[in-house]
Amino acid sequence: MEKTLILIKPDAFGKGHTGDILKRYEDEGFKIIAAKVMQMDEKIAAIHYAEHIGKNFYGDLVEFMTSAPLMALVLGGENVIQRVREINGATNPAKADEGTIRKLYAEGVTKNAVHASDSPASAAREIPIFFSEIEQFG
Ligand code: IDP
Ligand code: MG
Repeated sequence: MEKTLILIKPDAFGKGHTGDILKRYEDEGFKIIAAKVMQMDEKIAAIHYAEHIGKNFYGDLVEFMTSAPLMALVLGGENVIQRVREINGATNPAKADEGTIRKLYAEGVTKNAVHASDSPASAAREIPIFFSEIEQFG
């Protein structure tokens, strides 16, 4: 089964949108294979967001992602990587399609509610940052 790494970011998690977001994914038929509430530290952020180190938004991104708890998830299902990217919407909520999670819940381009792996290679790299094999069921 294809798997993807989801983060319900501190903005959406803190505002109580987790249940609504999970319902969107479950309504698409995707399975929750792993889930936990955790708080990122700078070290985890640097590993997860390694591709963005040095970019002008990196400092704000890490400050936000480490600021409060979030929910990390592994979702599984057919074509889950691409489908969840579509359900989440564009990185910048101003450009996100109507009805997408980011259009509904994101505050801006940094505080944009959700993360999802962008490719099979990203999912394979990102999932083990947050979950061991024995924490995944599916
Ligand atoms: P993605 O989350 O849609 O895959 P990426 O380009 O991988 O987007 O960027 C990772 C995260 O960094 C974004 O979700 C957003 O929180 C933040 N980010 C990306 N681009 C910008 C920007 O131009 N300004 C501020 N924050 C940004
Ligand atoms: Mg990305």
